[in-house]
Parts: sequence; structure tokens; C-alpha cells
Amino acid sequence: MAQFQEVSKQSGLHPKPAGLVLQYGTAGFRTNAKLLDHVMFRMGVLATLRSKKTKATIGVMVTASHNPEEDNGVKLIDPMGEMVTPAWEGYASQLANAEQEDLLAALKDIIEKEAINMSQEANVFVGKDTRSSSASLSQAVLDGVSSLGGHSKDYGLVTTPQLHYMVCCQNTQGKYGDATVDGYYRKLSQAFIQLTKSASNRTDDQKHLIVDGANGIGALKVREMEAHLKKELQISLFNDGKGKLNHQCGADFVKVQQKPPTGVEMSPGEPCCSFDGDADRIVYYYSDSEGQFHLLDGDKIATLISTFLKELLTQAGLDLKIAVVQTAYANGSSTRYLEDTMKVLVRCTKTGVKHLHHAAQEFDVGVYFEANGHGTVLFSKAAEEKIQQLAEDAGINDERKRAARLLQNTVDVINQTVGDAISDMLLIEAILAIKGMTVQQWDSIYSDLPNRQLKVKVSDRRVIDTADAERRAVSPAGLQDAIDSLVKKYRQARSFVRPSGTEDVVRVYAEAETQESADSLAHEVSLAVYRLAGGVGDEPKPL
Ligand code: G16
Repeated sequence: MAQFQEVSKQSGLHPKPAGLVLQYGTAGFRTNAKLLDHVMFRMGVLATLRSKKTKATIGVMVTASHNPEEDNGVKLIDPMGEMVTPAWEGYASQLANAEQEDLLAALKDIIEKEAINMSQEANVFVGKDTRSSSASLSQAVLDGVSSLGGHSKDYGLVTTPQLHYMVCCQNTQGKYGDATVDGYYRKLSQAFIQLTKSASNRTDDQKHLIVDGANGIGALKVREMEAHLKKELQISLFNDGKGKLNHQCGADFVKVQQKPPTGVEMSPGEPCCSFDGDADRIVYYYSDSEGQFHLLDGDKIATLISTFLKELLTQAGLDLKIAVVQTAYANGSSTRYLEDTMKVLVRCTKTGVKHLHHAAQEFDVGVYFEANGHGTVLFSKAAEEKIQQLAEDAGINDERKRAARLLQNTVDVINQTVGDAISDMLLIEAILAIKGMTVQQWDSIYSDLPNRQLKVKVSDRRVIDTADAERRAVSPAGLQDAIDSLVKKYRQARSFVRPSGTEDVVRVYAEAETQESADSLAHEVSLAVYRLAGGVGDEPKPL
């Protein structure tokens, strides 16, 4: 067919290494950047098909987020700013892994299965992070779009959540906001400034925040945003892009290592936060007067936000169903606190924003956070309408009106399309200001159970299969029994393993009553993985 001639010609300029098979992982394809040129071209083609199918704009973000600088990856964004659906993840694999000579057949197969009208116009938004490989890889995406006659808009350097936001704005004809980076800053900062007006007498100290930009795109963007915040938030930015991306810094490093990033000057009690490489995750921390490090991860963030929202809903007299969605990584103390003390409904899903997002959509107000700091809040359409009506209702008392207006601005400061470090940071700062709370007071809401995360290298991580929201390993044989008997040796212990969908490792999580127990359990479980799931290299050593 004539319309595929260009795809055929262009794809020759982005050839697939014969025999290479890549898996669609937790958040898209992700591996060494040198292996991704053909994948990017093909994802440009696929996004064009998805756009034709949905008659809406689709997003393609070139990023490997928390991974090292030499990796890259791609995240596909559906019309409302959410991750692409599972069926299309399957097509993505089909297209990415088709040998060069089979590419057109794979393409035609998708068109047929989805009954795509090829004369439909297509629009694709493209963005990229600051990795050195991102420029040529995003050009490959643009080539893919144009080879199938799609229109594209290249947003250049943006955070992942900014691109999700643009896609949603475009497909809601501006109802969600302006599909520009400036529009994003205006919407979020105006809502933030409105929220902080309810906090009386904030000192300059209380407006100050240390931000670790992970030497990535988030650093650039938080700098751009600062002027819009009108000194209501004063940011000291570290790891601002001069150093190596994600190296000894960023949200993933801080969460996994449970220590501060390098290059950040912290004073006792001062709140700090770290973004990850594409600014869709955030964690907070501080050091106390004894120099001890305290981490406030995604679980603590979910607790702060859901408590704030629950209180506002009560004050506003709104009967809306609120729930928190977590994964197996959620600290046991957080789940207990939310269920037993806060009386909030808690759901557990598999790792991956797409799973949490989906589960959160079932509630009027769905707060979802992975422990690693990836999360946001979703408000149902009905909930947003009720909040809006109440805020405009002249006949209600001042307390209800205040709560309704706070809720309204909270909705606006949140990027509901996906976890967003900048938006989450503004929301957290606003909540702390309104509640007159210090980071230490927030930290003391509950105490985390000591925990440890480790990685084990195996020859093929797919030998591990899990069930029950990744809390149990169903293969290889004997692994779960081994974990169960190890867990029994420790008090308040829990452990699970799962293959990572972004790195070539098996992840091990353990928590227990003491740090020594958590460390020793994590080590013993790592050994079990190494022995039963084909470990490579040296045996894991005790911590
Ligand atoms: C991605 C996903 C997250 C997930 C993380 C780690 O984050 O969006 O949902 O928690 O990978 O996944 P895994 O344990 O499977 O490697 P990011 O920030 O790296 O895009």
C-alpha cells in the first residue's frame, strides 16, 4: 500500500538489530539507549495509530526516569493523560520486536485488529528528558509519526508529568488547562498561592525548601517555575543539572539507600525533597539535631494528603468516598495507620502507576502513592462538581465555604494525569503551611517499620512469577516456601520479591521490628532468590 511506503523507507533508517527482543516493562520500554532507535521510530508509528483510533492526541515521552544516564526509554500517554491501555502495550511489544522484514505485516495486523480508519488525522505530542541520547531518540519518534502522515508537536525538554498534562489539556479542549508549559506553571502556582493565603503568618523560614533536582529535567523546570510562585515558596536547588543524572542523588537513590543525596547542604530540621530523573516522583527528608536522617516517602505523603482531604471533606459536609491505593512496598505501619487510625479504605495493587491509577479511579477521591514517591490524587467528575457547587453556594456557613474553597484549589494544584514531583511538592508545602505543621510533626504521625530493599542479578528475571499484588512468588518452585520460613524467624516481619520492570534485576523487600532484622531478612531472601532463581555473579553478601 502506498501509505506504508514512507514507513518502509524511513524504518530502514532506524533498523532493528536482528534478534533483539525487548519487553514492555512497568512504564514502557527501558534499556541501554544504544538499543532503542528502532523502538522509538516504531513507537512514533504506534502513537500515530493510537491517535487515529482514539481520534485524540497521544503523547510519547522519551525518558528512562530513575535509571542511569546511559539508559533511555519511552512512555506512551493516552488521551486523558493516563498510561496507554494493556491491549496497546501488547501492540507496542509486537511492533518493537518485529524483525525489519516483518514490520509492515505487524503494522497491518494492528490496523486490522483495531479496525483503524487510516484516513483519520493523527496528532502526537513528544517530549524528552535531559539525557544526551534523548535528542536523537525523540527525533526517531518524530520520524515515526511523520512516516505515517501524523502531525506532531515537539515540546522538547519537559518533565514526564508536564507532557501528560499537555495531552490531557489538548484533549479536553483546554478545560483542564492550557496545553503549554507556561499554562501549567500558571495553573499550579495560582492554586498554590490561593492555598497558602489560608496559612497565616508564615515566616521566610517556613517558605523555604531544599530541592534535589537529581541533575535532571525537574531541576530545569522548577527553576522556570520559581518566578510564578511569587516568593511564597523559596527554593534552594541542588543537583541542578551540572552533575551526572541520578548519580548519588534523586528520589530513587534517597529512598533505596535511606540516606541524603550527595551535594545537598542540609541543616538540622530543615525540610528537603528529591525528584527523580523525569520528575514524576518525590520524597521528603530531614536530618535531626543528632544528625540522624529521617525519610518521608510516598507512604508518608499519601497519609498527609489523605488526612488533609478527609478533614476538609468533613468540614465541607461532603459525603464523598475516599481511599488510598498502595503497593506491596507500602510500609506496614502506614497501612495500619490509614486503616486503623484514619479509618480510610486502603487498596493494594501491583507496582506500576497504571495499576494504582486504575484502582484510584473507583473512588470519589482516590489518593495513590507508591512508597518510592510516585503518586497523585484523582477526583471523580461528580466529586469535582460537588466541590465546585459548594464553593459557589452563598447559603453555607463560613467553615463549610472555607473548606470547599480549599478543596477547589487543592484540585487545581494537583496534576491528576500522573504522579508529578512539582505538583506534589506544591501540595505538600501548602498542606504543611495550612496545618502549621513542621516536617518533624508530619514525620511523627506514625513510625515506619525498619525496612530494606535489595537487588539480585539473575540470568532471566522472568523465571519469577508473582500473585496477590506481587506479595507472593508462585515460581520458581520452593521460593515462596523459603521466604515464608525466613519471615517466621523475625518479629513483625514481611518480605516479598518481584522482577523489576525497569531494570534487569529482581527486587527484594523486607521489613521487620528492627533495622538489623530487616537487613538480615533482606539478605537471606536475596540468597534464596540467588540460589533458586538462577543468580549470576557473586552470592549476595550480608549488609
Ligand atoms: C517506574 C514506574 C513506577 C515503578 C518504578 C519501578 O517509575 O512508573 O510505577 O514503581 O518504575 O518499577 P520496577 O520496580 O518495576 O523497576 P519511573 O519513575 O522509573 O518511571
